[in-house]
Amino acid sequence: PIIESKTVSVVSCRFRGGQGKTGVEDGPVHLLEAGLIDQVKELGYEVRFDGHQEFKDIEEDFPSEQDPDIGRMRRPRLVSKVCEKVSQVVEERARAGEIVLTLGGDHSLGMATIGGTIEAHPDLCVLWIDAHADINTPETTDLGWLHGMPVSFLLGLSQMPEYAWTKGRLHPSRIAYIGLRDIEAGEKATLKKHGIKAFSMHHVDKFGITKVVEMALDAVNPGRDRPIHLSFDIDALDPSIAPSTGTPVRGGLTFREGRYICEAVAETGRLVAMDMVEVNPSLTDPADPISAQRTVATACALIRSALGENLL
Ligand code: 5AB
Ligand code: MN
Ligand code: MN
Ligand code: MN
Repeated sequence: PIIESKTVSVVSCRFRGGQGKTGVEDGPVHLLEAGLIDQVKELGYEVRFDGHQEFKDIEEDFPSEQDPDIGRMRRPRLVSKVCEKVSQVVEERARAGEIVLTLGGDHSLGMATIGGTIEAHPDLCVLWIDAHADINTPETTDLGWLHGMPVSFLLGLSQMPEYAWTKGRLHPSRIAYIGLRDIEAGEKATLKKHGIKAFSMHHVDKFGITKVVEMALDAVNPGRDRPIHLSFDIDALDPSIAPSTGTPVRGGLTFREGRYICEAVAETGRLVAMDMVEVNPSLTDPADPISAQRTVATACALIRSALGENLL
């Protein structure tokens, strides 16, 4: 088999508290309505989906007035509590040997999904596909939203009592980026300081996507034997292909480049978890009535690729 596990566990997280725009919580609903579960079954997998994750109690416990900023961080307690819950769900399913497919929701969830997966697979490596590095710390963040900070918590660079559950277990040598093109100065310094492998769109243009994926895997997974977590922010793709997202940046990956990354991961046979985040169907271009549909269809195609579609 291309991938060892035959069960894909869908963890739907209708969560938007890590950023400021309404609608990203509807991403999972649209992916499911587009037929994602049947598409995954069509590839030969069992699918486990027992409804959307419930965050109502947490949202009631931490309305904005009970969740004041910590330094610059916005909605810090809400994000922490939701992510702690999601990480437990992801860990449990990863321990059961299932491929965990988390649908977001915003990318603050990355601290939950990777934090959970690494408990089950300690030798985990991560490919983070994004226009952004999401490695701000509470000190370096400008806007204060947690969807720009999950990697700093995963690496243990950000620590505070409200986030005591985060273990910072991911070693900087075990994460590589592809698709970057909007990185802040503080983030750049952090990447440098920790020697983190990061392939920007410049590198994609220079070397081609085949070589870039090979170099990224060589860095984090030289023997191709480590389990892989693929964290895919839809804004890695060019806005012409995936326009419905909260922080689009021009000059992104093409549809094929995006799918190639996923196919190359599938080819290793080591995918254990994938995130598909930042799909916001409410952000549509009035001049382009099918922008949301195109974004959702693209997200589904990326997921199918990572699960082995098009590999013969
Ligand atoms: B996304 C920015 N670096 O920290 C920040 O979409 C953007 O999960 C973050 O990649 C983008 O706010 C977060 C300016
Ligand atoms: Mn992004
Ligand atoms: Mn992101
Ligand atoms: Mn974004």
